Amino acid sequence: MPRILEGNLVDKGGRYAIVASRFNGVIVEALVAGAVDTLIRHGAEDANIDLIRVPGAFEIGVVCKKAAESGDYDAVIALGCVIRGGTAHFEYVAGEAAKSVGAVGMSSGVPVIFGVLTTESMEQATDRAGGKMGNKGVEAALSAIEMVDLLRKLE
Ligand code: INI
Repeated sequence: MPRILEGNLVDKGGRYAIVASRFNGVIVEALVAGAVDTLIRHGAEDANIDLIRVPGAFEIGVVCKKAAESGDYDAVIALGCVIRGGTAHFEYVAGEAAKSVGAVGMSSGVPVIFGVLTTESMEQATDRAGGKMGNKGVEAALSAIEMVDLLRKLE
């Protein structure tokens, strides 16, 4: 039997930063509520969760970088919502958010969780922000808890 290393979904004093964009605020607030509720229900303390707001998904990366490099957090959770419009703007905003969040995780060694919805429509976003497809904020928080525990085991 191999030795299996995996993170549990029980928080043990982890410190979390949630970086959330204001754009498409109705959707993102549902993601934030899902993430905070999930962190708390899995054992995190209110005092160990900071909520940082940025204007849009394009700005998420630089703030995730600052948070991840601060030493104040065990995980950073990026939450946002980019909805495809008629122009190429979507590709730039969604692409930059994904690229920058991924890069920060790699360069800092701190798990930076990508909870940014990239959808074709508001309906698809609603479905994934507490609707019939669940809540991406909940999933993101679970990933954060799991990664914090896993990285501690790999130390
Ligand atoms: N920001 C989003 O978070 N979601 C979007 O759907 C969006 N659209 O469609 O334009 C969006 N644009 C703003 C962008 O993130 C920046 O805040 C802005 O370009 C200033 O840098």
